[in-house]
Amino acid sequence: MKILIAGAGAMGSRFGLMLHQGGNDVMLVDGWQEHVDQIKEHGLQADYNGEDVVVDLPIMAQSNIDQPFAADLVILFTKAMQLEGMMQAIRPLIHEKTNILCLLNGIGHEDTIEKYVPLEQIFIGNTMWTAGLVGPGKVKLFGDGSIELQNLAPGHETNAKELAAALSESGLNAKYSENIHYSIYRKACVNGTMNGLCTLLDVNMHNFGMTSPARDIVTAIVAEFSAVAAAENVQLDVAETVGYVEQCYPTEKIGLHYPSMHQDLIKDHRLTEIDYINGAIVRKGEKYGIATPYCRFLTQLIHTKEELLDAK
Ligand code: NAD
Ligand code: AOT
Repeated sequence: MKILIAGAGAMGSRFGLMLHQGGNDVMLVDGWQEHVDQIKEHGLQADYNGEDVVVDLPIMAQSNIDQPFAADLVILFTKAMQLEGMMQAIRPLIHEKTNILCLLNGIGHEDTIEKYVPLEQIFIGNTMWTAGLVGPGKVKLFGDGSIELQNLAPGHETNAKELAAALSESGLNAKYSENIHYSIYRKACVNGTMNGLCTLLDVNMHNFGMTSPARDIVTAIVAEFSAVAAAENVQLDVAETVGYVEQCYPTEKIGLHYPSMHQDLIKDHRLTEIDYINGAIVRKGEKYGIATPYCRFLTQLIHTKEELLDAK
């Protein structure tokens, strides 16, 4: 399959590497020129489960889409605020049979994608894989993960199942979801708790989870997500979802992972996706008349930290 990875940072590099190793024809597109130059010159360098791996993957700069590549599948892996720009840039590579898969964290990205591609070609989902960028051209990848995805347009279930099967052939462990909006909200609860809190407290998920107030804080935030989700006919069980978040704590699972927001803000002084996670819950709460004080405070604190660190 010809697969375009649109946004080849930490996660895009992981997926590019695994899909290439699985025998697919992979092309990367990225907006960070230094990263693009490094990959062009030295290949993608990865610490892959403790082993040094170099993969020679073709890459185009987002500002200079200069090679023809008729993608069967586009996997979107920008940060949320970069999605619109990426959709505009890759337009020439999308044809009427190109499937578009969005696995970004956060809620409501389909509204952006629908502006560029018919609903029938769009698949949305979420992933429990993780990845870290060490520097331009270099990633660190460890642990296991999974993907859940579903078609947006009714009647395209078979395509979604085939897409999941094709990704699984490269070891990505993808499953078709009957209710992807539930899965997305449930994963958003992981990001809505772990990302902002671990960033502000400068800890990994294990260290946060071992503190005595952790359960109360997580429960309060999940309750806000659950109330907003219910207004959109998505039923989240608060206790079950808190348990799901807490599965992130053990070090033998992914407890040692620093959420991507921590990588962005604390390590690299970059702006965060908070407005697409907790901020999205605040906006939806306003729309539905639901109070979301924890999400509002967390969003404000992250924006405060962004300003203090002069994040760009
Ligand atoms: P990323 O920040 O690594 O990459 C996104 C884009 O930002 C890429 O184009 C990358 O080149 C660019 N970029 C990264 N560092 C930069 C720097 N220092 N200067 C300039 N540009 C830079 O993003 P990601 O972690 O791959 O996340 C992509 C999506 O997947 C997000 O929605 C994220 O929330 C989600 N996600 C991430 C993880 C994870 O473990 N990283 C896990 C699950 C989901
Ligand atoms: C994560 N991390 O989604 C992934 O870092 O943004 C992130 C992220 C899988 C399970 C738990 C956390």
